Amino acid sequence: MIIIGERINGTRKKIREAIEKKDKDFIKREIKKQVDFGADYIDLNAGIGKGKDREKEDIKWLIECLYEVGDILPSLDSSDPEVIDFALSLVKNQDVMINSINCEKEKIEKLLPVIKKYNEVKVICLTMDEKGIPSDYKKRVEIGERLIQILTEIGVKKDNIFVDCLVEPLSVNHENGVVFLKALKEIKKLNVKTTCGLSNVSFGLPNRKIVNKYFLALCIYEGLDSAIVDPTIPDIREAIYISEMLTGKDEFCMNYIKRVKEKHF
Ligand code: THG
Repeated sequence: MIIIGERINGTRKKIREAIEKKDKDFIKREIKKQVDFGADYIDLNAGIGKGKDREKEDIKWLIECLYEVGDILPSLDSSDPEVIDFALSLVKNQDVMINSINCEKEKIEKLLPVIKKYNEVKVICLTMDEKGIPSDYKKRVEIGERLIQILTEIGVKKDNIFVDCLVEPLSVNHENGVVFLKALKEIKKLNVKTTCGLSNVSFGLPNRKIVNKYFLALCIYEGLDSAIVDPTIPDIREAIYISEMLTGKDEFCMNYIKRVKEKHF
C-alpha cells in the first residue's frame, strides 16, 4: 500500500500555527516522523484561509522544508489549480502526486494543461462534480470513469491515476462507509489505482482511531492501493500490514514479520 502522510495540513491547528510562525524545525520533525514510519509521499496542504498568494508562498516554504529533510516525494494538496501549477514548478522530480482534480468543468479546464506539462505526474481524482459528491455509489463510479477517460486521452497512464471515491462521515449517514466500499469495488475493475482520505469516516464519533483501523482493513480487502493517513499512529500501521498479509499481498509474511521485529506496532 502506498502511504501518503496526512499530517502537514493547514487545517490542523498546530500546522497552521507553524506555517504562520515559519517554524521550520516543527514542520521538518512532522515530515521526518511520517517518513520514519513508512510514508511514501507527504501530503502538503498549505491552505490556512488567507488567499491564493499566501497559499503559494506557504506551499513553496513547505516544499523547502520537505527537501531539507531529504529526497522525499510530495503530494501537492490544493483545491486551487494555480497553486498546484506553481508548486509543480518547484518539485525536484516527476514522481509527485497532484491532490486533486475532480469533474468540475472549470477545474478540468485549468488543470489539464498543467498535467500535460508533467507527463509522469500521479493524479488523485475525486469522484465529485459541480453538484457535489453523489450519494449513489454508481454515480461516483460514472464520474470516476469520465475522469479516467479525460486523463488517459491526454496521455496519463492508468497506473498514475488514483481514484478517490470520497470517504464521508458515518455520523452524518450510517451508509457512508458502505457507499465508499461499493464504489471502490467497481473502480478497481477499471485497472486504475485507488486512494482515499481515511479518517473522515470516523468524524464526530468516539474512539476514532479504532474505527479508522477497522475501516482501513475493509478497504484493503477491497483492494485499496493507497491512503492518506497518519502513519505515526500504531493502529494504522497494524491495519495496513496485517490486512495486506491476510489478503495475500505479503509473500511468506515477510513484511509483517519484519515490521513486528522492528516494533512497528
Ligand atoms: N481525499 C483527498 N485528499 C484529502 C482528503 C480526502 N486531503 C485532506 C483530507 N481529506 C485528508 N487529510 C487529513 C489531514 C489531517 C486530518 C484529517 C485528514 C486531521 N484531522 C483532525 C481531526 O479530524 O480531528 C484535525 C484536528 C487537528 O489536528 O487540529 O488530523 O478525503 N484526496
